[in-house]
Amino acid sequence: MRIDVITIFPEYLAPLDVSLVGKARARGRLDVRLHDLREWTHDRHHTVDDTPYGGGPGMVMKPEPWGEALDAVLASGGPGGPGSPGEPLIVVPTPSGTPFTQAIAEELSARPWLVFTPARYEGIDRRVIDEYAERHELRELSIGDYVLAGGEAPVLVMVEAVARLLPGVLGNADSHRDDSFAPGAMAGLLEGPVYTKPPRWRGREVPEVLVSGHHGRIARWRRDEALRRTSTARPELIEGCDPAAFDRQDRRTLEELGWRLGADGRFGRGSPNVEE
Ligand code: 6GU
Repeated sequence: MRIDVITIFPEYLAPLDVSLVGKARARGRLDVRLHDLREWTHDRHHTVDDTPYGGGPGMVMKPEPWGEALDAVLASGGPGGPGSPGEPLIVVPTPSGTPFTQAIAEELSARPWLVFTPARYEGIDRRVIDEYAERHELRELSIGDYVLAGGEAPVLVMVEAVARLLPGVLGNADSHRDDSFAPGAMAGLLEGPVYTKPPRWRGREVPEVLVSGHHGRIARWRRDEALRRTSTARPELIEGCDPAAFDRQDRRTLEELGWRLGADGRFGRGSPNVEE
């Protein structure tokens, strides 16, 4: 996979040299190229921003440097065909974007080429987004409901989430199976607690079932813990689940946790302040 990042702070992306992403790059699984947006400015001050039309606070990133930068980076993929990195997907990080999820991370990990355009200030002149969305696939993505000073930290987040899904980056092919939010058997539940040696630490024992060697009981216990944790931390994930994903013991555990199958065919907990 090839990843290009166009930014006014290439040094902010230094963490891409270390750990999992760094190893994926060293192993040749990931070709990351950082570009300084200011290289595509032509004035003495390397200006990338200007005041917003219509007034208001803050500054807006000018369209010309972004246009030249994107043209150059996209052209560096060659004319397409054999030896080209394939069709680019342009990813525009913005708090106004679609929420970035594990499902989107999986989609991105299947693409040959991602081009990220993290912005500072109040964002990029809208015409840039409209222009490149017409010529290429483009997604505006947010990493959560809070506002950051720029898109560079979101790029680090998204690249790490994508890189760990690439074949041969994590140790074994099963590593993603039990991830929180993974589709399949865990049906989008959160992962439960994990333990390692020693068996007793500061008077605290590891749950007995985990040292029982009984694989069936261990799988069941883990699933119940996943249901418990999800019920507490993210009840909306239980509400959103297709009940067909729950087996009989899941249903028993959910009922113990106060969940009831509703008329809409979903699990719900009703309002505790309303008389039944
Ligand atoms: Cl992608 N950018 C910025 N600036 N803030 C954010 C974000 C992105 N996602 C959440 N907050």
